Amino acid sequence: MEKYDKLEKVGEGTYGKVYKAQDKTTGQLVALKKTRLEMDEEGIPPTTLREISLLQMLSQSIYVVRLLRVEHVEKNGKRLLYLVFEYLDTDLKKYIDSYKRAEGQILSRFPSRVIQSFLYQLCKGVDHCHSHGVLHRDLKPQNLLVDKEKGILKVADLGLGRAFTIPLKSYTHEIVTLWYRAPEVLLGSTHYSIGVDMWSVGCIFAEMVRRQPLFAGDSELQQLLHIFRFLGTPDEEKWPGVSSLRDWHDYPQWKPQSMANALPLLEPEGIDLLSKMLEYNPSNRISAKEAMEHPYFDNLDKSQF
Ligand code: PVB
Repeated sequence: MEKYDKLEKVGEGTYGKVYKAQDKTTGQLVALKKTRLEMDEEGIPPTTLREISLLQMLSQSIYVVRLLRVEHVEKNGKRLLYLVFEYLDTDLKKYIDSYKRAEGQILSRFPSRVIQSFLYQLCKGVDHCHSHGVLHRDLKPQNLLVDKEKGILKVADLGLGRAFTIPLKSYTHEIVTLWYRAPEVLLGSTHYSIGVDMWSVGCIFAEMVRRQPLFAGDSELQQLLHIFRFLGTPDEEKWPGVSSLRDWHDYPQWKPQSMANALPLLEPEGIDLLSKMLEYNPSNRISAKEAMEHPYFDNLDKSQF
């Protein structure tokens, strides 16, 4: 690790601390993600190796954050694994927040062209993962890294891609956000698929437009109730099989609200695409590949991607 100058701690992701660092010989900025390895095992655990090779494979797309190297170090009897990534200067959460703060001073909107471009890149990154058989399962603005200068958005934090269950707590025991979680997951479905990521993409799309989360629940039940209040309570007609899911109960009955009224800043094609991402029945939910062909993107210059 003498190859790098550690500059500062960027923060803590769901899976470990992230540092900004600089390669001493090339000057390249990198992000170091530190993972502690268990002592009772020789070498690197197969699950970790599997995760690394998946990351290496997926980071061939420019819409997935690039894993550059893996460094295995032993220090004071502790075994550490550093994943060395390309460095990006912010995440989508901070990027959205920067428009909020500017509002008080000068009227500054998240330009709809940027929203359109970011959503397209997000679909491209997610489609890349799905075409390699990997679900992200925890897409949220904090996991989307942004290169402000180039206007590029990349999917990060794929560590979860292979875990069996979606955690409620991170390694530091902070509460994992439920805001982007699909209703089938909240209702205890264990046979979920690419639809779980597309639901998150829909929530992120709406959040870019509103500059506020769409469904901000603080418990699994509250999260479901937020969704039901907005989209109407699902039933067997809208979503065959819903009442057989493990955690299904009799919920209050709500009628769907008008999405266009709730998102007055979004043009009709955007409303149509969002409603296809927030489709209850996971098997009818739009895929990332289909979304990229949606008329919402018709006036986007796709040759730049
Ligand atoms: N943030 C890989 N990686 C990164 N992971 C995170 C990065 C980053 N770059 C490569 N970059 C930044 C840099 C500055 C800021 C932010 Cl939010 C992100 C800033 O403060 O404006 N992860 C962070 C968490 C550790 C909080 C964001 O998800 C390791 C993928």
